[in-house]
Amino acid sequence: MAPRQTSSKKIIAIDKAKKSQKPMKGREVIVKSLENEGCEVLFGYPGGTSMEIHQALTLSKKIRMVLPRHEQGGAFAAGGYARSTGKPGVCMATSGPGATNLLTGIMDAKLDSIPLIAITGQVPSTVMGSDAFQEADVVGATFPLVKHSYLVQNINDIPQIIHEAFHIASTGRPGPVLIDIPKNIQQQETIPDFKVSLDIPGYKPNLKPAPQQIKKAAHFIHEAKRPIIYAGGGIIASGASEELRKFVRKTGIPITNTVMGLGSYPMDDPLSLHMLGMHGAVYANIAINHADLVIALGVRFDDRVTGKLAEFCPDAKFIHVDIDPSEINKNIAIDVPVQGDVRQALKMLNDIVEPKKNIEPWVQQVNGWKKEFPLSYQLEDQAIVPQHVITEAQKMAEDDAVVSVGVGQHQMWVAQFWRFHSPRTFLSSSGLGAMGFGLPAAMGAQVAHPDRQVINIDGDGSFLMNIQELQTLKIENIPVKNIVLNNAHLGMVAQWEDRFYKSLRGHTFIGDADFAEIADAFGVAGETIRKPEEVKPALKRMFKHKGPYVLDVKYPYNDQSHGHVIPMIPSGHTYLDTILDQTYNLREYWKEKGIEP
Ligand SMILES: Cc1ncc(C[n+]2csc(CCOP(=O)(O)OP(=O)(O)O)c2C)c(N)n1
Repeated sequence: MAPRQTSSKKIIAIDKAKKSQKPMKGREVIVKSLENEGCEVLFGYPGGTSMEIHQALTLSKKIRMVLPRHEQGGAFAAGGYARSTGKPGVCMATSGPGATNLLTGIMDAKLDSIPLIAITGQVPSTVMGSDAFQEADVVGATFPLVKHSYLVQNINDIPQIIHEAFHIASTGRPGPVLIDIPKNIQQQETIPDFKVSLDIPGYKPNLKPAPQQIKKAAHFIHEAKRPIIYAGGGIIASGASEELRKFVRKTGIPITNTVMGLGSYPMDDPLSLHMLGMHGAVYANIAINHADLVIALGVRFDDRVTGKLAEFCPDAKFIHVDIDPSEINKNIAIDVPVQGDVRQALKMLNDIVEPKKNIEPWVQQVNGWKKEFPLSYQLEDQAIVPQHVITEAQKMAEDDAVVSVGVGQHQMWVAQFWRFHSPRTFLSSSGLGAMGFGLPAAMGAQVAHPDRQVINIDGDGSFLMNIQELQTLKIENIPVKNIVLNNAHLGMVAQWEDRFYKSLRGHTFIGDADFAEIADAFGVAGETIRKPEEVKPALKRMFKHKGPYVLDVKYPYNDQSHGHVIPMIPSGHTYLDTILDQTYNLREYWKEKGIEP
């Protein structure tokens, strides 16, 4: 950064002001700077090189310190806080193993564009580079995982660095920022100057879309006969849900969401085609592949959405609005690139776009597909069906409940069957797909929203990966409700074994734990159920309970298609290869009916 110019008069004034102040330790400067940025909660696990900061945190009246029971839990909790509020989540760990335990949470925030501040203690700068006890080059290790990182080398830089970190994490395309602080700097004293400025060379994200591109986009929209909106996490990150609703209301164009975009548009609206992609709705995938115009808003053409890229949307032109210029033309050649904030772009579009009068036949066709290929499941007499648990839970849950998930079949069933209608209500490790996310993410969201219902719908494998956070729920009295869909298997991998490896089990049976008993050992209330008729009363008891809760839902892993997440487009294939059930894929189904794709 260029040195700041200070006049001699100003220097005398600053010196005078400094003389009247008391010196502060680095650790206090860190906490005060965090308070100045509006940090209200920090998820931190102490150790030799971060305990100084914990000492200072005990004196803070503004920051709640939540002690996770594993640093990964802390990083995911900070992510859950950020996902549910839009504000940067803050986590902290000691050097070495504490810092490396944060890595998965940092990467998760990077792939899903979540604002996260990760603070790590570092060995004293005097011994850095000597393989000192618990020394890890965390700046180096996280280099490809972060949006930006800092190694603090001077105590007087702390306020400026923390200010910049919050700014970088939460502006432009949000992401994780690491601040590594050697212990000796936390212990030094200075008379701090908390005046900060924002002049970061090379970082000036452009928010304003070019008006001529917006005009061009509007022209393409007016001309299109089979348009579709494909909206993702960018809508939620930029707070564009209202503008998106206006845009859909005004144009009448059908809309489908990515996993990250769920909640950006009400899924019970007739124009919602729900989720698209590998486990998305058949009608969403058919519709986008028959579109003549794809209006891509805050998405990144992820391979789980496109399948075989060369055959994705063969007849479509593309408008792509994204804050990150490197996303545009990355996977797909774009006809109308619009770089800028998607909320501003939609606002500008809403001013000039006209109601579409020529798409009635298209909307009718889309509705036909919606009727023909509904998302559905079969109930069973003897066994609990997980999709049914999800549907029943939503019926009983509060309207503004926040739902988090682990990774696997249960995650996709929640995405398919929970009807989200508000942004920041669905928390899913989507890009990284990190098991162990659900419980700590819910914990972070619940700390942010103490009066709302927060529900973690987890798989047994995923729940086990950060199960220690049950103790945090208990000790901190964080009333997260956990529904563990317990099939004693790593279900999603078993599903792939059934489909592509002749059901040979390659270490995907994990055993049947009793999660209610485990919860009890942590002092958390819980219940185990096995029979279909137990589902509703057990859910009722869970929602009535005031504190944290674990509902262990045992159901058999089922290797028939009704036990699989269906529909499914096998990786690298097109929508025509969608597995519809045990017998058919879409290509065969249409062939039999004499329908040309
Ligand atoms: C940390 C991590 N390790 C491995 C995987 C690979 N993986 C994806 S889904 C899955 C199975 C998840 O099992 P469970 O949580 O029980 O959920 P289910 O699929 O049974 O609903 C695995 C092992 C992963 N996504 N994350």
